[in-house]
Amino acid sequence: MYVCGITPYDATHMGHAASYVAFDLLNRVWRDSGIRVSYVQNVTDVDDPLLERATATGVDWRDLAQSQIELFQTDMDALNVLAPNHYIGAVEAIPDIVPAIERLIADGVAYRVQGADGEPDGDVYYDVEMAGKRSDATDAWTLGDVSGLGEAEMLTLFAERGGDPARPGKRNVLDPLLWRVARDGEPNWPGATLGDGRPGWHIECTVIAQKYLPAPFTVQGGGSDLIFPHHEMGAGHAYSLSGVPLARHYSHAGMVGLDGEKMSKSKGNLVLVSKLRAAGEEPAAIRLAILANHYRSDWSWTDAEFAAAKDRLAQWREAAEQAPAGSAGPLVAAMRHELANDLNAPGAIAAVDYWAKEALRSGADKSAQDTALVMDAIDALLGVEL
Ligand code: 5CA
Ligand code: ZN
Repeated sequence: MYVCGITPYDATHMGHAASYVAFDLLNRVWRDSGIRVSYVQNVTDVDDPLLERATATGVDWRDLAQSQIELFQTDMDALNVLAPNHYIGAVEAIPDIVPAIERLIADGVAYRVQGADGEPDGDVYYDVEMAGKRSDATDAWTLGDVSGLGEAEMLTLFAERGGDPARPGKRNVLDPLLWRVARDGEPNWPGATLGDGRPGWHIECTVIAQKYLPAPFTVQGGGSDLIFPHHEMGAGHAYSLSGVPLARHYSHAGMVGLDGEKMSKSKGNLVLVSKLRAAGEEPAAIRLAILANHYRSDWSWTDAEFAAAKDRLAQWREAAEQAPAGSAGPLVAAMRHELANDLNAPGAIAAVDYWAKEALRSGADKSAQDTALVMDAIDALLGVEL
């Protein structure tokens, strides 16, 4: 599994957290069913938003990235998100990215663009049209295969999500950047025949995933804002480089808002995990509030639902102390059944709710063994520690 990591220019908000909790759930369900999981995640530790924020706040971009990566990892630890086996930065992947881009140029699916208006020559773009024509194999990639979007929608999203449709000299407005040659005041790295510069966004994830995972691997994950262009283009790059698909499945978590509005760094309406923790809120309650929403649905963080999650956690704890003898086995089976159905965490939570009500009501014989099993299962499957 490859899950797209953060761009570390600001603290982890509830939307980020929800996407990592979603794929942590998948990791846990796979492990519970005996599957060995290799989990890789990147960190986009050099990119425009990071450099812009660093300049705006007068901080060295490396210090900004380092501090936000540490905060992210502390947040993930607190939320009981199992760590990836490989956590790889864009910067450390540059020596692998450069030869990949050189190959794409040599194969005729990438090209250099001349600079206009004082811009330097040599930025490299991926030729989406040429790449799509390259193979007639049934699993070949053509633009739109991952996202299922039409051209008009692609254009809108490309412009909104880091693309540069208006860049003069591109063959197709949707061609994404592979290599940005050095500019004054921007960090750059040796690019061999590409010239010094820094990598584009999609090729970063492609090359890291291909290096650390088999091809194709099982799931590439991220929030639904990564469907296009990021996962679409990454799938294209990978196919052009290897002749096999990058991932068997592209899976996306819904977008999280605050009180009905999209949560985003630019809007400033962020609920930060670190802030809630600093205010003394329990990470297990935050995780339970996230899991009360199906991972694919879009939802909003609200104080009312967070309060409900805290009540629920308290009730589960009370019930766990008086787990009726013989009640744990059926509960574990019910949780597994719900999670096997496209990770239906709300269904698994409802199963625990039902069990807890019965436990608190029944007055049946308590069993320490059932208490231990219920606590283990809720921890292992849902990542919630009672
Ligand atoms: N570094 C890239 C991925 S390679 C990136 O998108 N970074 S990010 O910091 O912007 O986002 C990290 C993850 O959080 C991505 O999977 C993104 O889809 C997800 N995400 C961002 N905002 C939200 C939101 N409001 N709701 C749910 N998930 C979100
Ligand atoms: Zn990514």
